Amino acid sequence: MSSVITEGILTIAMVIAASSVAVVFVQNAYQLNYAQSIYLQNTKDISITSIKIVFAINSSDNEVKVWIKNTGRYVFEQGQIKQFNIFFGPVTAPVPMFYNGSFDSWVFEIVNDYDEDGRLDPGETLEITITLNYTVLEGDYLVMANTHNGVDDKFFFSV
Ligand SMILES: [Ca+2]
Repeated sequence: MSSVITEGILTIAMVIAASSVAVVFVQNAYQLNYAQSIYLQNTKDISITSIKIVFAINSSDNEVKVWIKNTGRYVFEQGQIKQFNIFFGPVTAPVPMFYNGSFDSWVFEIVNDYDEDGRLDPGETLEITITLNYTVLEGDYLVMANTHNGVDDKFFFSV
């Protein structure tokens, strides 16, 4: 009789242990599936993201204008455009510009927002105005733009 009870207790313990393992397995499988779907979404976003710096010019002594075309299929929200990294400076020493600061900073405008939705759709162009705390002297300059998801382009110009 007591061995039947012992067997019963052991069986219950085994079932509980197996259930615990199953729960952990399901949780891990769920987390793996979640990580995979995030990875696939990121990969898809990057694969459809493309930008081209079409032109850059010094528009005044301490101001540079840069035009960036959305050449991919990704639609940029304004918040994502603010997350762009913009670098500018002499070819040998470009430095990061900061969004919406006082100097060595940049602001943007979507200059041909054809569908007027405030987003940078495929084919639309972004105009970036960089304000510097120095005068742009004669020389060779480099502008680099890097999107919020890490896609970049460079443009060289001379003053
Ligand atoms: Ca638009």
